[in-house]
Amino acid sequence: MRLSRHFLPVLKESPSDAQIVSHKLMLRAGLVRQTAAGIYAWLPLGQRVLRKIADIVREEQDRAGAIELLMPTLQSADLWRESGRYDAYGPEMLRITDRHDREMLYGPTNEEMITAIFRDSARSYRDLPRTLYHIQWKFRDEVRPRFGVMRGREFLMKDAYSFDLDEAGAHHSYHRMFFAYLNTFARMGLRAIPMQADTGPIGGDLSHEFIVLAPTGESEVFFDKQWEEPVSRYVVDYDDKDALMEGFYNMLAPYAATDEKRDLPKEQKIGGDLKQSRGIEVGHIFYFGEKYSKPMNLRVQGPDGSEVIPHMGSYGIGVSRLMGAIIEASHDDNGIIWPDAVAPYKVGIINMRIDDEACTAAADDLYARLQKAGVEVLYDDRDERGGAKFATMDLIGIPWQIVIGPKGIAKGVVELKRRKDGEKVELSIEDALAKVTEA
Ligand code: 5CA
Repeated sequence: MRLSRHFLPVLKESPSDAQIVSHKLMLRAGLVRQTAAGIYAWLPLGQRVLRKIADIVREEQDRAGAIELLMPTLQSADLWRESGRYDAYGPEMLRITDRHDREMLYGPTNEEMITAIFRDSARSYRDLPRTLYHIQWKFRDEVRPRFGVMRGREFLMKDAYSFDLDEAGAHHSYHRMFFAYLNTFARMGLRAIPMQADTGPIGGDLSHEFIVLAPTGESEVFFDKQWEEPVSRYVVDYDDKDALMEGFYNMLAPYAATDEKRDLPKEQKIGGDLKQSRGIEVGHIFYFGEKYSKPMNLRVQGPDGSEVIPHMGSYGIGVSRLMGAIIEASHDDNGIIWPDAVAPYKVGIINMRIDDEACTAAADDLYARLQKAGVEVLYDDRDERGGAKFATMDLIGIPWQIVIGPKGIAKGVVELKRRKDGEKVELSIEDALAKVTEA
């Protein structure tokens, strides 16, 4: 994409209404604009990153055996009366009336709807186990929307729902999602620590939050220092029940907990291996057995012909919140440092002198060849000073930047810069092309 034809409204000044660095940078880099309290429009650059985050979430859900569908944002109140949650949910639920005076709501989550959908077609134990998920907008009328997309009112969530024949099966589904989550966050360069958690309005008795450490996070957390080691992916066989369970128990530092549920053994003191920090909740998983299946009358025929009430769990990831969390974890004074996996463009080309024929010919040619090679490239061909172009590329966090200037071109070289560490090398155009294409 040529920057001269793009819609990329970057701001020079830090907006005064933003308190935390990710919110400031999201506004400055032209990723989002607030349209009402806690509601955001995703500008072209933000939309690209959001899609990449969602794609990683989707790939890891699919890998763990979950099946994608798409449910609507609007739901009927009657559905929520079946589970008994309609009155209990409170003012966070946005309630709407249609022209026929029917009570509707903008979904804050989908336990009721998925239970009704599954109930309509599941008949026997052969229809289990299943985990279904979607990636869809949610609305929660938060009292205090803040920190930009971190705590919005409208936000994008991946929510998955598992149906199993019994508790042991449901635990297996839970363990699958547990590892799928660790792998999802690792692919985004995030170390997310799983912590025992309260279940809140979702209910149930087994629950973990996934917390990314950040000084600006909303929760106070305690964790073993092993969790500070660099991120890694977990090679797991999602179908191997016993291995997954063993991995799950080995992994959990028993005293990792959020402040609401501080079940720390007395001998564990802050200092030593136990650390205290703040963190951002990017995911939350729940096992709640028959909490929805029983009142909503979901029944299947078991292997012995008897009626079985399926055991359920639900599993959420804050897809839009993740963008804020990634920026909190990866930025410097000049702007965002996107991990390659979620960067809006992989390569940026800076043409230092658009009025110089040799520079422009070389930049146009490199741009065409990168596009042909299928590399996502942003070409700064604007009539601007070099300094402004460098600042924009760094602000919006493009991982690889190729600078083309008259002196270099006279010698047949360009400069390749890595955003992550600022490392610069002079290379021939051929070598620069090969390097970014391989990376
Ligand atoms: N039904 C369950 C799991 S599908 C559920 O709703 N869980 S949740 O309430 O914990 O939300 C799942 C994830 O959505 C959270 O971990 C968080 O990352 C994200 N989330 C929740 N509220 C907001 C919000 N107001 N703004 C942005 N993200 C949010």
